[in-house]
Amino acid sequence: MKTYPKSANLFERAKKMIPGGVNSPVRACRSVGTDPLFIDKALGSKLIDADGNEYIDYIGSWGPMILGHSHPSVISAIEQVLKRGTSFGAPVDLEVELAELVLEAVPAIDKVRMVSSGTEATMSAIRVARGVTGRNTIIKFDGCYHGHADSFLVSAGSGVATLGIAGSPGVPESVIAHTMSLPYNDMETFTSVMDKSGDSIAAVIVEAVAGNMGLVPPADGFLETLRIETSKHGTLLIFDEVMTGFRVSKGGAQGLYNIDPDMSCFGKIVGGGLPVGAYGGKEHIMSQVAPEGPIYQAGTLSGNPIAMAAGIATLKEIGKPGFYEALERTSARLAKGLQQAAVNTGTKAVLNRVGSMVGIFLTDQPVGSFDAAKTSDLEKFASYYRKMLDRRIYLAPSQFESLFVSAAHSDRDIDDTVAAAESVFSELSD
Ligand code: KE4
Repeated sequence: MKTYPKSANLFERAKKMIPGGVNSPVRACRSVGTDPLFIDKALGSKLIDADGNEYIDYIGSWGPMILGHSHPSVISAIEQVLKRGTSFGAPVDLEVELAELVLEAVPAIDKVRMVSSGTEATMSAIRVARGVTGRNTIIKFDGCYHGHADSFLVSAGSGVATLGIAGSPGVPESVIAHTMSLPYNDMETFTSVMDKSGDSIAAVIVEAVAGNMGLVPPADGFLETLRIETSKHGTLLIFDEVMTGFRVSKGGAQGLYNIDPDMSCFGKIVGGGLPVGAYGGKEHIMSQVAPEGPIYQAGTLSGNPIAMAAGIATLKEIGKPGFYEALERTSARLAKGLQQAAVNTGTKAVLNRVGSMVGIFLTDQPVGSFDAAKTSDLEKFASYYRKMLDRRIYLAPSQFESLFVSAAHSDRDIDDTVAAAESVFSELSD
């Protein structure tokens, strides 16, 4: 097992002052039995840790780095704005420009509000939906993660699933009483719940492509069913596109599957790696948001000029001809190569992919739900993670996360990753 002395020293210091030594739980790598590496810098598809080791990065800051790290357009956009200052607490031209780029990419949105994280976006969208409908209950789906607002911490995916916490201490029962969590891709259960209670449901919020239980695509007809049933009952359909937005297509999952949600939430890519979230929707809904309407939501650093500049530069790059076609080709090569590596070594592994989001489950059954995802061999996944890290492949430290391919990943990166996986799988199968 390789050693990482500088990361180890930093981690010891961090643990004295920061809970678990990290500023977000999943980064602690607890479910894969290692200590986290501290990253010194990143360029393109590579990360370099505090000890100078270089890795091929498939986390991409958990989604934002679709261009690859330190893209010249993003860096120069940030440098240009820095000359003007860092934060004004007042409207700035860059907010208008990013809003225009979001509305152009996502036709279902008439108006958008910038915030500073995906959690702020989804939390605000739920409040708006409750305010507009006058209803309290929301529906989410098992294995989907929508950030850490109280209403969502019910059998969530991502860190909560990895930590095995169904909900979390500190979340009042009175709040959770208004959240129903149903099986993802289970159209029958959803339809029967809507038949019974639809008229009292404020909103259904969904990851149209689930990326927080590992990668689970929507079953045929699932998203259409959500749209039909919510329309029937005056329930708002909210697409949480924090991960899928500008990722699975320029128009996100709603563009890929041609669904017209009432509201959409964004994060990650929309800020190009800086703290930006956004929520938007139809005019009659968003006009209810303060100060235009009565539903309150605010933020000191919302629309921060530097963050806006990074988002604008990123959305301009992904808007260039051929961007997604090239990303699709690289992502398909990775998924195909990993699948072949599993076959060559007799490893039980299921590969799911939507665009440049890839999920590998160490199980022998199709994975179309959170329950199916949980049949994966978590112990084996932890070994796979550690051995891939030893081979300088930097994966998400949890079975319940997705891999992200960027425009910076080269054919050589993919070939090296597949070769590493085949070598790890054969070691694990011995
Ligand atoms: P943030 O508050 O972390 O910016 O966004 C919350 C969020 C909302 N919706 C979806 C679909 C998300 O995937 C996320 C955050 N994703 C996780 C990774 N699975 C962030 C990583 C972390 O928690 O450190």
